[in-house]
Amino acid sequence: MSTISPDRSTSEIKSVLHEERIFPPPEDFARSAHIRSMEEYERLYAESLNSPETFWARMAEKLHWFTRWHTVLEWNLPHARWFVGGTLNASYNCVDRHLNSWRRNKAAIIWEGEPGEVRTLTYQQLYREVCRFANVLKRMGISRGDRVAIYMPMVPELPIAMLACARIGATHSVVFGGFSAEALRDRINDARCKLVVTADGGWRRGSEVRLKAAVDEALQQTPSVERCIVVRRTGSPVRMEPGRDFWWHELVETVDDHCPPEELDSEHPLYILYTSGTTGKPKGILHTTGGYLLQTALTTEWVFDLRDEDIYWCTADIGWVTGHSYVVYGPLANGATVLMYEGAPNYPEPDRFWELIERHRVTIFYTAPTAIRSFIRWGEQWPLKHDLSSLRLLGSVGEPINPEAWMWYREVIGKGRCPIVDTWWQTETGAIMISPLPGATPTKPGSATRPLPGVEADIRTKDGRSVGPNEGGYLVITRPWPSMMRTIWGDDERYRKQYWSEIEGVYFTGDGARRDEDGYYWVMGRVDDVINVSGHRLGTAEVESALVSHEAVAEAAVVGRPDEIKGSAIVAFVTLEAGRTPSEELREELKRHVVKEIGALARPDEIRFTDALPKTRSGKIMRRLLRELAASGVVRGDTTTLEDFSVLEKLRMEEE
Ligand code: 6R9
Repeated sequence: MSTISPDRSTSEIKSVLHEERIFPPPEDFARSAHIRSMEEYERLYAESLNSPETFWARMAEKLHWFTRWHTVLEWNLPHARWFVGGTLNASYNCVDRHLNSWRRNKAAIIWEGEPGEVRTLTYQQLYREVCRFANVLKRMGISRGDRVAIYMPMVPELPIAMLACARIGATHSVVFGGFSAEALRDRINDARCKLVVTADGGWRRGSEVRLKAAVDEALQQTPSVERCIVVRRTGSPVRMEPGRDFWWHELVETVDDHCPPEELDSEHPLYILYTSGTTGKPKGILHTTGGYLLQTALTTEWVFDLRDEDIYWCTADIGWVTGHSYVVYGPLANGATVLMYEGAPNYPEPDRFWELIERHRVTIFYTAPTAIRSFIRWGEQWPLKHDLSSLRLLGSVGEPINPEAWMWYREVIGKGRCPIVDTWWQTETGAIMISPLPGATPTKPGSATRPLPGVEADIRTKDGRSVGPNEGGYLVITRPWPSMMRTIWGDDERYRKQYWSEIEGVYFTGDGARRDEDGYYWVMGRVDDVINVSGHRLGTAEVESALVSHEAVAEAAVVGRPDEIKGSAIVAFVTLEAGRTPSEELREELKRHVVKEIGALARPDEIRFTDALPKTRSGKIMRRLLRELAASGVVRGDTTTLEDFSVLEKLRMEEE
């Protein structure tokens, strides 16, 4: 099956954006950044493509290896092995390595809970916590290669649990705390996790998210899970099943403070992270140790121009890849001070983020366009109330940032002083691929600019032709890179098909883009049936499966509608089983049903009942027509393959 909808073609991938503004890198960055000029970038870039082995071998010196690799890359399309023969440990690189310098007493994590409490862990303290929890895991029977599910709020125990897994060679699978019990269950079963780490709950906008209750529900149908460890966070009562459930704080009291790191193969599986694709079943993206750690560490240093004095804040939840790579592994491998915040940006007031920046003197701030659009809507009086003069660099990730939001970010938050790095990458790429370098790259609002050293990108047509400047096409990566995903857990065939077969011989990103006359990339968004809701990927098929699993629903088609704040809103067209009649109650019930099946992030913004869905003669739902209908209420596109024209007529009338 093709992952591109049959009713979309490259000719549709057009950008209407014409952006003329250019902002040179600020002088202080150009003086002292890690990469200081376009000449230096071009030199590095050319070297990285001309002699990749020499380039990556030199870069790999950044990490601590127990045994040096003998071969930089073994590439057997679509399978890569990086730093073959090398052994290392990610937890050692993120923690132990900083203990034999002054950084031992440097803050690794400054955490603030939503209710306002603050905890700081120095690298020394982080070491102790990671070692203790690693010993707990061992005692619970977890060893090298076992999978551990982590379903937690944004509390320090979350990165501690991840690093403890990495320390003993267990593969973690973090499931975002906003996912439902059903979604958690499916992910646990897909990876056959032996243990779950969770918390009683977490705080979000003043209410408790009851995680342990969801775990209890999930664990009724997860035969592989033997034990569950629970962090006490909110203190609210939870059910503890004797023999299965244990309190974190009790277990860590009984173990040693030291735990030697396992010497792991460079290709040892570090983690699985589930992401949405074009089918209803989320894909377990597998990342391994050496290449992933190297490229996340390197890009953190380059893109954020990280320095020892920085207070670095990436606002992403660790349940998403941005949190894995740029809250945990990248910054900690660099010995950075990471700020971590548990709750919502508008609690108790819409200035919580600005208050955090002021109180902790944050210097680097990395967030998502959807958040920026919310800040704009809430009004600039909120950031203006605070002293944001500590900021020196701003980042954006998750979806295309519109030039208006970019300019607001630059002027209102950055006061025209701070460079903006718009970073394009994916769960699958592991690390940032296309981004400005703040001391080198002149930026254009809305463009992620140029590929980083080591990354070879292109814009191609479906048949593999490289297109000219400003022509739309598919964004592809044309050679392997160290932090690339290695496979889809348990489904290598799908890996080959979805990523390496759409366009012969290259990595297919699923994004449409164009490249301008300066070689700058303008990413327009997904070309497949994946929608980007508030910077989070959702497969339309996942939402459809959830809807169809409700007894009243016969068929469902889900599309995205452009939305000012969320990027895309979710619109579902639903046909009902015979005998069921549309009603407001049913509409609400279906929304609740989707939330129960997937989580609140998938709640449809709109449900439209209809008698039939527009289909091609071969029976495929014509989502393109539904997208047009959802967006503008009219259909202008080609309808010649439509099987029954009256369906469209009816849909249009139902609209009015
Ligand atoms: C890191 C992350 C990946 C998809 C990606 C693209 C969109 C991410 C972007 C961007 C334009 C940017 N995306 N960053 N689009 N400009 N700077 O978000 O991973 O959740 O896997 O989503 O997000 O469509 O394909 P993930």
